[in-house]
Amino acid sequence: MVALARSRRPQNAEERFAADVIGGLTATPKSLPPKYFYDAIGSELFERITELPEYYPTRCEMKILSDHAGDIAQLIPQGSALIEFGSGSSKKARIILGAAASKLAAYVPVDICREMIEQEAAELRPDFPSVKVLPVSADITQMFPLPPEAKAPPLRVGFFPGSTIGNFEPHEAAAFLSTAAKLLGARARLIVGVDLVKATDVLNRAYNDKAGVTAKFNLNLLKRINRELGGNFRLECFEHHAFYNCEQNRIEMYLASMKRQKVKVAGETIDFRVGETIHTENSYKYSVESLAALARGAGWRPLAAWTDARKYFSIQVFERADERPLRAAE
Ligand code: AVJ
Repeated sequence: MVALARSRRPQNAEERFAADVIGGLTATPKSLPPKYFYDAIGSELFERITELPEYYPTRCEMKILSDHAGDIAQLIPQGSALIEFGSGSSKKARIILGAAASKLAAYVPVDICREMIEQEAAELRPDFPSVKVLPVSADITQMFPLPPEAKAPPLRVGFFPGSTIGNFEPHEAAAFLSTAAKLLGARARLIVGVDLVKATDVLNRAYNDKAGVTAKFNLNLLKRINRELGGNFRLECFEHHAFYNCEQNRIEMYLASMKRQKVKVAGETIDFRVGETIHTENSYKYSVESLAALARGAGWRPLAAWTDARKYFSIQVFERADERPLRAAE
């Protein structure tokens, strides 16, 4: 089935994965989409990353959310549905639910990892009995339908934490913000968590942890390809590389081939030169202003923004700019 990867349009998740992998590995330079990191093992490894001493984003974001939970709750209109894009473990949504449960009719965690969200939904329900928890398993980079019960409340609030927006190219981030504006509807609000530009050494350490968990997370992509697409990558022949590119404001992550080798994937043979890399992730860093500019261009108006004491991370709240403020000569 996967051998059809190149011959026609992919029909389901497995064929799309095969087509994306073959497309990426036969391109020059080679690349793989970072969304495929998150199988069950990858999602667990990412949870471990969030606990590493070097990986500051999650702790900073949790601190900002806790410190400003009351402020955030005030910006959530009564009876809203909270839609979280790329929810993972839902532990950030718990902070918002804790402060705004009485205002929220529904919570809709959307994630590519089905095992993860079903499990988390089951754990959330008893803690927030008044909120309907409606998990959706979808790829947030594609348009997806909201459950009818999430469309019933008068208003929707999007939640896009974790600096997941940093995985998109800036033009893709703008497209995502436009799609979110459409999906969430009139007068929607959007809460975005985004990692900020900072000293290069802090960034480099966050993606090159001493315990090697980030390397394991990166290499797990090859393990997943081996298992799901009949690949024969030898993990010991590839190496994790990550560094901050300060011209492009992004962390770049690669898997480098340590020798000349051939690898089979989904019936295709892929050649690697010594040192040849697979680009597996970009993680863009923004300023409060640069993200606000991107959001403005996508139909959102900034309402509030908070950072931690070191200004490492930010939480920014926007409102859909459908009712334009009155202007003098129009
Ligand atoms: C989940 C995309 C925010 O870019 O920091 C962590 C993923 N990659 N370590 C990030 C990641 C390597 C993470 N995001």
